[in-house]
Amino acid sequence: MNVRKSIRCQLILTSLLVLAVLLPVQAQQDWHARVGGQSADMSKQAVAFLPNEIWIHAGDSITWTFGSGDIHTVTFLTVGQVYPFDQSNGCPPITPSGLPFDGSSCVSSAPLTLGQTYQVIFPQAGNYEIVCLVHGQMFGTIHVLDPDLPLPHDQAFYDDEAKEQLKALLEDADRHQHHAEYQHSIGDMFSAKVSSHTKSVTAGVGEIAATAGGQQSFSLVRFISGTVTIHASDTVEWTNLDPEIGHTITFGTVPQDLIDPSCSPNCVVSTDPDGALHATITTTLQDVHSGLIAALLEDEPGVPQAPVSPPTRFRITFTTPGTYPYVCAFHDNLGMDGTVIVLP
Ligand SMILES: [Cu+2]
Repeated sequence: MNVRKSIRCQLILTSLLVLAVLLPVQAQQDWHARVGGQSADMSKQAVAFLPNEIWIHAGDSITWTFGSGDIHTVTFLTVGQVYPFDQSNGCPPITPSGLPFDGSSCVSSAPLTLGQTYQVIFPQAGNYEIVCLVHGQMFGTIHVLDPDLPLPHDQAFYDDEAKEQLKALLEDADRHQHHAEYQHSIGDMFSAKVSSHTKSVTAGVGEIAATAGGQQSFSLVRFISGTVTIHASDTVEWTNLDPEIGHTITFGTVPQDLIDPSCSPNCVVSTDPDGALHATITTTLQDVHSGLIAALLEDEPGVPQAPVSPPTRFRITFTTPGTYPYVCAFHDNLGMDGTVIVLP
């Protein structure tokens, strides 16, 4: 009798436990969104959460699927937390997929790429900012409402919105390519004032757009007219016109340190009077790396005035005829490369 009673008690307890576990699960919904998108040749990158504003219920989760060869993170920082410098180490650290975020401690994926996923559960009502640690101007908002409040949109709406935002960002690309060519010719004009023997290459172009939920950007991840023919002792100047993404100009072996300039053997990267970095290449055997070349960052209220940094231009003077291939060390995988052909 006692044994039977105890088995019955156990059964009841188990059933209650199963119910307790099952009930909230049934009430929850797992929403889907995308992170980043690209054109077939990977030259055009949508640097965006797609969509970047979603309304869900407390207890729901969102699973993000990464859609580009360029890396991004899904990160939720706590209010007051400083945006971390090291993008590879999470918020830090990297937290596993499927954890809850209620605003009390941060969660962050690693930098992820095409096809990978990351899930966050939102147990508590509130408005939370989603950020990418790789791209400072890529962010959005997740509105978590009490379960008894109606939601404005369903999953199908967000699927359509994600597609539309992706298309809108990538279609800007065509306009940008013309714009870039125009900029390129203007660049040549300005460079001509510096030296009649300077050729300009645009190292990336981009534009930031806003929604009510945050910001998204489009980036053309290419050296525009990146193959240039010059004569010995001429200079090539690379300029980054992308407000969001930094690039490098790298000849030869890619160094460990991608952020700082380097040159070897028997050469240095110096700074011109206007702040541009400048190296002289005398042989095709030299490894020359620009370091991070990026458009200047905006000034922010409450943040001390920064020096004019990082460098926005990189110049190389070529003294010896030959063929000099180069890449962007960050975006080589997306096909960002070019060649300098030096004639006698
Ligand atoms: Cu790049």
